[in-house]
Amino acid sequence: MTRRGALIVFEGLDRSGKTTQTQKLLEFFQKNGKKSVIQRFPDREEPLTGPTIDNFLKTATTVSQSKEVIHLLFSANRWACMDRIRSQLNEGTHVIMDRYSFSGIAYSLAKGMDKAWVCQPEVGLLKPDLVLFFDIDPTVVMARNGFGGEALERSDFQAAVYAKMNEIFQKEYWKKINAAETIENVHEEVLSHVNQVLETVTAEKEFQI
Ligand code: T5A
Ligand code: NA
Repeated sequence: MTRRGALIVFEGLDRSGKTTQTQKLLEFFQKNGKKSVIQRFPDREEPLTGPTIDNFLKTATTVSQSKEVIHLLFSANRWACMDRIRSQLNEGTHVIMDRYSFSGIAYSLAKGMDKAWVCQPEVGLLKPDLVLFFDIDPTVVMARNGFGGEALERSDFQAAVYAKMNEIFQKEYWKKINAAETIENVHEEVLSHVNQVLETVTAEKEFQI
């Protein structure tokens, strides 16, 4: 029987280095002959919700939208991809996720929303085998190249998201990564956690936060 792939999630603030590192992990797996894919959330290519989310992220400073609707759109975006991701995992492909439910929850909590309410739409999504939290001081990421291009990239808001991510960081499958290190050192730290978890991958579980 094919051993299922691992579901590895990268979480953290805007510009904390997630996309850089998901790409490096993909290259590592490919070099070692392991089938693997990157799944970004929000998935702006997802036909039902992707274009609306993309538009929100590019324009939210000028248009006022319902926090509830935005929250549910991001969650629906994940649900719309679940069957495909489940199939990929079951056929033995590692799925590397660039953000997931924890961004959905932390960004909405930072807007002052109720915790039970924001967690509910995530219940039943696939449970990750590993969540790598890219821990970095919000003031450091704000100085990085490209910060500030999108609606949620404001310093006060990023500080609030950072506080909320730390608050929900409590499950045994969360690991902190020192994201202020060099790209190569961060990659090494990522690999050390990934290699440990690959040994322990078992059947998929329902999402629980
Ligand atoms: N959102 C998302 C919600 O509100 N709800 C949700 O449910 C979800 C899923 C879009 C926004 O949507 C919000 C969160 C976001 O605000 P996105 O499209 O994923 O999310 O955009 P970001 O995650 O913000 O992607 P970024 O590209 O901005 O950040 P990354 O991927 O963390 O950072 P990366 O790798 O692109 O690197 C940023 C810069 O830093 C450099 C890179 O070269 C690059 O220039 N860099 C480093 N510099 C120094 N040292 C290192 N170790 C470095 N690593 C990278
Ligand atoms: Na990114």
